[in-house]
Amino acid sequence: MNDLDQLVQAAQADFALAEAPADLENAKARYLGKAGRLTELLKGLATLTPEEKKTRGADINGAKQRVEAALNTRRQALADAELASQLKAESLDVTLPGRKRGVGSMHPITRTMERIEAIFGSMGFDVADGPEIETDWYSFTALNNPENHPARSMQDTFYVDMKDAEGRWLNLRPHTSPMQVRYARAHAQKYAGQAHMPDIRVIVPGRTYRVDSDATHSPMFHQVEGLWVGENVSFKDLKSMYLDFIQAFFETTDLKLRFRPSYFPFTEPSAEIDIMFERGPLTGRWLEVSGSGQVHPQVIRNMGLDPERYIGFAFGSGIDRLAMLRYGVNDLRLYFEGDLRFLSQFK
Ligand code: 2U9
Repeated sequence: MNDLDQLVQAAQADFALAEAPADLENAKARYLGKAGRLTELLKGLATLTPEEKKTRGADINGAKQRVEAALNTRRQALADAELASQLKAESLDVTLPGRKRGVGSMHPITRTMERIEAIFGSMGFDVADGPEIETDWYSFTALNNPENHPARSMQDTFYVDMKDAEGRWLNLRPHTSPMQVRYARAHAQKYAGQAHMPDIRVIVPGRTYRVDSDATHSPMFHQVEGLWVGENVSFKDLKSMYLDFIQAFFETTDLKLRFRPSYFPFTEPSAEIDIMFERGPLTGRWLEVSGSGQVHPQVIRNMGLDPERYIGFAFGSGIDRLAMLRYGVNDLRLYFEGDLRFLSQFK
């Protein structure tokens, strides 16, 4: 093996040892660079005769081509290895399912509220909504609450650090009754002076606020109150209407309903409404679902109507409580904690 063969072998061995492109470039410089071994040999041609130059020059160029070929082979090998490692690192299993984008669902309280609105809508009730920050008059006085009534106290009601036109503190409405009064006053005004006023038939579902918090009470909760006032609306209308509602809501006629005498400043007589399921997990015990009563004459007056001519009833139910009964939820706080493990059951 002559000196050129040894040089080519040395270069091949050198290139094979290069683990990265930078190492390979350094090895290339040792042979093909300005100070490389092959470049030195080519410089040595100057001392030869023309005849010797021809032969030696051809041999050196042959060796140079073999070194360049080895260099390119190693370059390609390193590039392939780099690509292989990248592909391995970024390997994507295209058979994996796509990343799902979570699909939301309606909150159980919203579903319950819409269900209640649909049932009362089918019975000809209007659905109204109103301000959650209320004046003292609409929250308490218009509803025949005496000035010293405990419901007005800050132990029961949240107050806002602002006053209304009468200089009374604004409050977070403790029930949706104020909107019933607003609705009735607007209705009475609209038909004032006309021979006949269409009955007031309205429900007001919405957020209400009370100073209370435990497994069955939340400072913010949801109520639906109903009002039916006309020239001839009596307790029998309340009972038949509420029985129709509650049977549709729980999708069963296998339940009993009873009125239990009670007291509210805004209704007289007043009654709690209880139901008892004839079958199912809740059978056997009376469950309070609503308060109700014949609208107090003073409240009829506060609506701008004559209590000698107009009579009617009202009721108020906790939407969260109805949802708890319907879905079998035993802690009200679950509705408001945003835990998807709980909420995703209502998809
Ligand atoms: C007007 C006149 C009367 C609404 C009524 C109740 C009885 C009642 C509670 C039950 C559970 C609220 O969600 S709860 O805590 N409500 O017991 N509400 S009668 O009476 C009215 C409303 C508006 C103008």
